[in-house]
Formats: sequence, structure tokens, C-alpha cells
Amino acid sequence: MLVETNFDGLVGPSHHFGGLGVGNLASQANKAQSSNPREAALQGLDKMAGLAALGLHQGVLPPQARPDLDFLRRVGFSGTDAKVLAQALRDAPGLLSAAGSAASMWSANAATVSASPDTWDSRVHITPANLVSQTHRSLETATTAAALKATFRSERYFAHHPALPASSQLADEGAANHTRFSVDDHTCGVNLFVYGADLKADGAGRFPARQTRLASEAVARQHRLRSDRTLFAAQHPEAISAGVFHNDVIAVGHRNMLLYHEMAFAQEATVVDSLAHALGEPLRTVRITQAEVSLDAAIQSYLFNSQIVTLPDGRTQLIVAKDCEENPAVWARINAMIEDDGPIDAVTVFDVRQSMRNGGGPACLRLRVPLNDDERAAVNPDSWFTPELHKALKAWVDAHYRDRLQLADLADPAFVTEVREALDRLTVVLGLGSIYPFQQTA
Ligand code: SUG
Repeated sequence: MLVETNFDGLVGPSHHFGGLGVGNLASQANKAQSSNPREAALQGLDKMAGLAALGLHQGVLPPQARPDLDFLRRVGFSGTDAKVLAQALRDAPGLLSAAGSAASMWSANAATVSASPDTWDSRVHITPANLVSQTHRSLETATTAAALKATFRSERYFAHHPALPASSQLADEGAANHTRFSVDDHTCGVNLFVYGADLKADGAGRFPARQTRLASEAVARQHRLRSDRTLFAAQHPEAISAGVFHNDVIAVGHRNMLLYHEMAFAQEATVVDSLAHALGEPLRTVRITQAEVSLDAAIQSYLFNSQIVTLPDGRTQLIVAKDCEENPAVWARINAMIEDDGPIDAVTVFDVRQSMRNGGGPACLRLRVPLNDDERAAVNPDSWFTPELHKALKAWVDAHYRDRLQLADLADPAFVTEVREALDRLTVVLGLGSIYPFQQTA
């Protein structure tokens, strides 16, 4: 029996507001404000604990080693670590911020994952995202690939592909633009890939699109998904211009359900009809109009960046950011969808404000990995979120994280040591082995 498991990215100790997210309004608006990495990590852990307490399979993915000194040397800074950091702070603060970004917390962008009933060899296929559209995120791929291999170790069950070549034509942002639909828990699912840019079409909007159709097609081909069960759909260009930089900011699907804004897709009717046709039964949709929730309210609250989960008793729960509760129009629409006889039965609210201020909601923080019983048993056991792991990770965060961070702190050589000590300890807690470059050369 296939169940959806969620692997959340643990927020790293260098979490700060760099203003780095292209087309991401929250990231731009909060640039240079002081962040609280400890609170950010604890908020993330609370969400994981909340989902695990609902009876769901919850896993955790480790953060990256930051600041990335190797990157700073590759862009021309030289000398001791202290000198490299000081020069970067003085001459190129944006590059220091990129080198220190904790953006890997948004594990929806870590990779695209295909479920074993959908692939030719009945293994789970994983392609880490190349994230080439933004410098700070492009630095994640190598460690993400190592972390995914250490988490999903067994070659019998998991096929790890290299990331797509690092070219803008093949820009890939992973599962944030991919949704698997299904009618049951064992047959081949339907995979929807949503892209922002089709290189054949004109794409001159306010913000550049981050996912290309060519990249989505390459991942689908690499995973050898069935063509009659794979759909490619264009995002609505107006949504991208309004600040919808990933499809998961405007639509979320789960099983045979789709919660979406009327501005999500360039060709809404075609997407809904093609999904139903490929599924072989009607899709259960919740369509939200501009009049009900404006694009701006959707982006500010991240309503569509909710998770839809099936509880062990079969009920369907919406997992939303606290910001939804605080927006009257959004909260009214959520309550209306629970009260009507649509697919959503209940809602749970989580405060993930530190992540939200960088444009990352509940669904950005998780990578969905549909697994059957054997595959679940083959996952690194220490990656599963248990009450014991929660306790250990809380103690680890309390011991190693600062409660205030600004750009200049990233240039402090003591901070580099602090992060490395924390991550050395973490790889032991999570049983991951040496996944960080600094562990290989030490
Ligand atoms: O890529 N923010 C991330 C947010 C990613 C959200 N993920 C999904 N929608 N799946 C991004 O824009 C901001 C970092 C900063 O400004 O410091 C950032 O990278």
C-alpha cells in the first residue's frame, strides 16, 4: 500500500533574510531584517511534530553547511576563511548572503520524486533540482543529492539520478512544480508538471519564470513516466508577474483532489479535463476565484501552499500557515470549504512565520515521497520523525542556534565553526554519515 510521506527540511543555523528570492515578494520585502534562526528551526520542528501526531509518516532532511566558503573562493575571494568572509561582506554582500542562505529548508525544491507504481522498474526515482535560476539556491544541489542518497539508501528501492545540466534552458525547481494524482494506493498515478517558461513561447513578464517546460519533460523522461499519464501545463503568466514564483504558491493537489486558484493555469479547463481523463474518474476540485481570494491575498497568506493530507481514518485535512487565519477572506473561504461537502474535512494551523517571511509556507517546507511498506522500511531509520527525535532535535537547536542573525554575522569566522560543530553532531543524530564537504576534508 502506497502512502504519502513528507520529508521536511530542517531550518539551518544561518537562516536570514537576504532578499534573494527572484519574483518572491516576501523575500524582497523582508530583506536585511534581523532573523531568528532558533525560532525558525523550532517552528519547523513543531510542524513536523504536528503532522507526526496526526498519524502521518514524517521524515526530516538536514540543512546545508553554510556559509559556503568554497563558493566564495570560486567567485574570486582568497586567503584565510576570515579574509574571504570579510572581503565578501565588504565587496559583495549579496554573494555572502547567497553563500550563507538556509534556503534548503524549502525541501519542495530539493528534488522531483516519482512513486514506484509510476516508473518502468518499479523503483522510486529521484532527481535533485538544479535550481539554476538563483545563485543561492544553485549551491544546494550537491549536498541535497548526498543527503537524499543517505536518506533513501537502498539501490533496490531507490534510483538516484543526477540533477539536470546546469543551464537556464533546463532550469528545474523540483517538486514545487510537480504533483502526483491517484485514484487508489497501488496503481499508476497521474503526474502533472507545471512550468513557467516554454522556450517556444514569449515569456517577457515582470519576473522571470523559474521552471522550464524542457526541464519538466527531461525529468519525466529520466524517470520514464508513462506518457499517457503525464501532463505538462503552463502557469498563468499573470500569476508569475503577481509573485507566484512556483506552482505550489497557487495550487495544491493530493490523490484525486485539486485545490487551485482560477489564475493558476494558462489553460484551466484543459488542465482539469486532462487530469480527469488520465485519472479515469472526475477530479474533486476546489476552485477559488479572484472575487473570493485575490491573487495578492493568496500570495500573502499562502493559502495554496497548504498541505492536503489523508489521515489514518480516511479524513482529509488541510495544513495551513497561521497567516491564512489572519486574513479574513482567506479564513472565511477555508471554513466554507470545510463546511460544504467538498473534499476537505478539517484544517490545522501552524505558525511558520520565519519561513513565511522568506516566501516559504507549509508545503514549501516538505518534499513528498510516496512509499509502500517495503520502501518505507528501507529508509534510513533515524530520518523518521519520532517524539524522541523531536526531543533530540529541540535540544540540538537550543544548544547550537542563535536567536538573532544579520548579514554581518555570516562573516564571523566563529560562526563557521559554530555551524560545523552543529552539523557534525546532527549527522550523528540523523545517522547520515559524512554528507558535508567539510566533513570529507577534515
Ligand atoms: O526560492 N526563498 C525561497 C522560497 C522557496 C519556496 N518554495 C516553494 N514555493 N516551494 C525561494 O524564493 C529567500 C531567501 C532569502 O531571501 O534570504 C528564498 O530563497
